[in-house]
Amino acid sequence: MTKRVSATLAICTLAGLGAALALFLPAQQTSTTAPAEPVAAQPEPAAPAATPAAQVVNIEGFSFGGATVVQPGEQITVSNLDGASHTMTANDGSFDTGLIAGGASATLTMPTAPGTYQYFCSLHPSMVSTITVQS
Ligand SMILES: [Cu+2]
Repeated sequence: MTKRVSATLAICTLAGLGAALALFLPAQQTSTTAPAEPVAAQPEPAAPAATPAAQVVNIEGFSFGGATVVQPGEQITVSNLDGASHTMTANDGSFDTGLIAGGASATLTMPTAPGTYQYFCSLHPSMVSTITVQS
């Protein structure tokens, strides 16, 4: 009985020692390798998503092109590449560039409410497209 207890104790002590060694050794290893490693080895990811260029809706050949998905409240550029004037006007009135002369561009603030917005040119109502607001 006592032998068995002491044997169990011995095993426990050994296991405890092993655990202590296992804890101690890796700690010692990291502390010795750490100074050898240059601190500058962690390059900061150079802000890829920091400031994306403004999205652009192009109007060319009496047709809308370019950006179709924008962030809520995002400011986009509407570029009129035609000679004729155009507008980018939401069917529900939530945005409107007003007249954009040929070769000119306008800044337009998108709605904050997510959804797909139909828009048209108020001068040429057959010019229609959609833009989706989503975060
Ligand atoms: Cu037009």
